[in-house]
Amino acid sequence: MSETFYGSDFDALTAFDPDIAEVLLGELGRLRGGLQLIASENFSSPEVLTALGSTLSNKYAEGYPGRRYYGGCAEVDKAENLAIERCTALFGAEHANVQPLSGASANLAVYGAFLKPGETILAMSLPHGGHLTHGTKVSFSGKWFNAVHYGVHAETEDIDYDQVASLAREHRPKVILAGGSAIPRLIDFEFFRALADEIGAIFWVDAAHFIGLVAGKAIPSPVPYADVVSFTTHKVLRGPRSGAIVCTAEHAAAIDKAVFPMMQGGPQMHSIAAKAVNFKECATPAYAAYAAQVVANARALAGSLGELGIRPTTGGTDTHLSLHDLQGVGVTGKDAEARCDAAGITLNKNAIPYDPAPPSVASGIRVGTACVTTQGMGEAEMRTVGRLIHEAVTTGDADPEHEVSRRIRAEVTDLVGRFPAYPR
Ligand code: DSN
Repeated sequence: MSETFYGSDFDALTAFDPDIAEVLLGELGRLRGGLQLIASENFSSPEVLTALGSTLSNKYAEGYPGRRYYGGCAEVDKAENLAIERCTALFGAEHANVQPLSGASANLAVYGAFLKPGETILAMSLPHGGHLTHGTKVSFSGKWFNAVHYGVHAETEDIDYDQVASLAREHRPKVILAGGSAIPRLIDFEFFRALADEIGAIFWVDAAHFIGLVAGKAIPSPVPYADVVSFTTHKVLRGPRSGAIVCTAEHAAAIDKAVFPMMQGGPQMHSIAAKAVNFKECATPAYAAYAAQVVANARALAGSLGELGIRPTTGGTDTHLSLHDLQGVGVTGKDAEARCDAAGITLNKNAIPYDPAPPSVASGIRVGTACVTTQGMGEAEMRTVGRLIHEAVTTGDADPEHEVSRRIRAEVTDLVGRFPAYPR
């Protein structure tokens, strides 16, 4: 540890609290020891983790740089200004707010900026790939706002743009929202912009899942089309667990007031510093190459599973994730998740469009390639991963001691040993 930096002192933690030190090591061991295919996770860099584990965590700094409600903010102001400058440059945005604590709190602020309770939003339904905060009844978004939902077309399994247009014309929502947590295909931002203009709505994109691919220029950006784009910083983007919002200059004041003081108190300055580090990482050629490889790997993994009879919805993917229908192999999402877990493969069960099973069981799995690509795996390895998932799903068992679980786990151990996460 550098003599001048006071944080991330693992030896001191181990001496004081060996129980928690053991948890931290155990989680690192879990990350290193298995295949991490949750589409919303990644391995942020030691540099990002260092900023997170710093004394900036101590500082209260309500307000914005140069306009704080506490003294002593000179250093954290520098961090927030750097994060804002790097974020706007990275996305070509007119304004950035880097204070949201998470994707859900970024979304809460967007509601606060543009909608009053009871007003209408048009968004993608959760069972078709949307998100809890896009107007589901169990979330503030569905309790406080009138959410109208569009879905995917039964045949293409891609967004039903005709339905979006007819619902928009019928309900005249104040805000139209695009984005979600299980959308494998590109979204037609130009279509949404034109529709929003036609009915005089705000066009909001929740880019949490794919913003990293936008940062790496692997897919088109929503920023030139949307009034506001909210996102998380820890998925493909590979930053700290947090959120952010970019918007046009016209909406800058409304967004800033909605983040603070409407929805949040003190910003987490250690996390903002870590976001600044992450935005700098994302501007490098190495990150652009990473983002392109994430997509190539997702296509290879979706293709491999499809060839083995685990069908990708929409026929494949353009992004970092694919959604797979298990009905052809006669296994539920719940069982598939448990069997993969026992074999050292971490993924999640997921509803597929028009799923006959309840969400707690589900007929699908969702897989993403952000983590394995960070480990340096390529398309050849994705074919191996596809084979291992197929074996675990169709012949495996939820018992980690089962012979099939052990055999697949041995192959997983060999594979991740050749592409270590957080190399020693
Ligand atoms: N929980 C995240 C995901 O897995 O997609 C979304 O919030």
